[in-house]
Amino acid sequence: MAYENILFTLEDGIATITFNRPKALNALNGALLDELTQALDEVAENEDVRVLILTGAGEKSFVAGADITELATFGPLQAKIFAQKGQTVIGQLQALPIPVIAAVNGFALGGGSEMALACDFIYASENANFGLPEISLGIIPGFGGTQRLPRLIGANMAKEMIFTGKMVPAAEAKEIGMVNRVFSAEALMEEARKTAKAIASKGKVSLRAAKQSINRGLNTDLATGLDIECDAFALCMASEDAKEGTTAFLEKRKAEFKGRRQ
Ligand code: CO8
Repeated sequence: MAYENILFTLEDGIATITFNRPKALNALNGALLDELTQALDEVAENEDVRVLILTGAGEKSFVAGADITELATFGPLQAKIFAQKGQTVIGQLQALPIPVIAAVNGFALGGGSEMALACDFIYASENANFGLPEISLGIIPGFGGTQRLPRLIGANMAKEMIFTGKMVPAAEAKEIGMVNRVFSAEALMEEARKTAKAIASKGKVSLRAAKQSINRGLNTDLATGLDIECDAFALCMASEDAKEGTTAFLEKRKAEFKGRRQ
C-alpha cells in the first residue's frame, strides 16, 4: 500500500522502514503510528522478508519523539489512547519473529529512543543522540521507556537518563550498552545492510527460535529460560534448516537455507 509518513522498501529479503516526516524531525503522530502498524503487518505476512531495518529520513533525525504539536492538544483520555497505540505498535515491532536492526541516524528522543529500544539491536551514526526528555515536558516516557531501558542498561543508568532528560551522544550510548556499534553517518546504512545480509543468509527457523528464546528468557528466571531454550532447540531440530545446516557441514559445503516457515 502507499504510505505518506513512512517509506517501505524490500530488497533481497531486507525490508527497510524509514520514518518520513523530516520537517518535524520524523516525530511520531497518530497517522504515522497507524501506517507503521500496517507496514509491520506487511512485514509479518511476507515470507520473503528475512530482516527489517528501521531508520529516519534526512540527515538530522531518526525520530525526535512523539509529535508535541499533537500531544499538547490531548486530555488524559486521548493521552491514554495515544500511549496505548504507541505501546501496541512498539510491542508489535518487538514481537516480530525476524531480526530487527535500528539504524539511528541523528536524534532518537522520547518515543524515538523507545522505538529503537524495541529493536533487536541498535547501530548509530556518530551524530546520533539518544534521550528520554519527557521529564522536561512534565510527563514521563509512555512508549515503554521506563521498562525497556532499565532492562537494557540497568536501573541506575536508566534512572539518570530519565530523571535528567539529558541527551546521550552515540559514543556514550555505546559505552553504556545501549548501542552495539557506531559508524560515520555516510557508512551507517551500508553497515546495517551488511549485517542484515549476513543474518538473512542464516536459517529463518533458527533465527526465530534464537530471538524468541532470548526475549522470553529475559523476562523469566534462569531455570525457566533454560527450559524455553531446550524446547526451542528441539523444535529447530525438526526443521529443514537444521537438516540442511548439519548436512552441509558434513558434506563440507556452504549451507543454503530455504528460509521457509515451518
Ligand atoms: N514534535 C513535533 N515537532 C517537532 C518535534 C516533536 N517531537 N521535534 C522537532 N520538531 C519540529 C520543530 O518544531 C521544528 O519545526 P519548525 O521548523 O516548524 O519550527 C522542526 O522539527 C525542527 O526542529 P528544531 O528547529 O527544534 O531543531 P533543532 O536542531 O534546533 O533541535 C531537537 C532539535 C533538540 C530535537 C528539538 O527539536 C527538540 O527538543 N525536539 C523535541 C524532542 C522531545 O522532547 N521529544 C520527546 C517528545 S515526548 C515523547 O516522545 C513521549 C512518547 C510517549 C508519549 C505517550 C503519551 C501520550
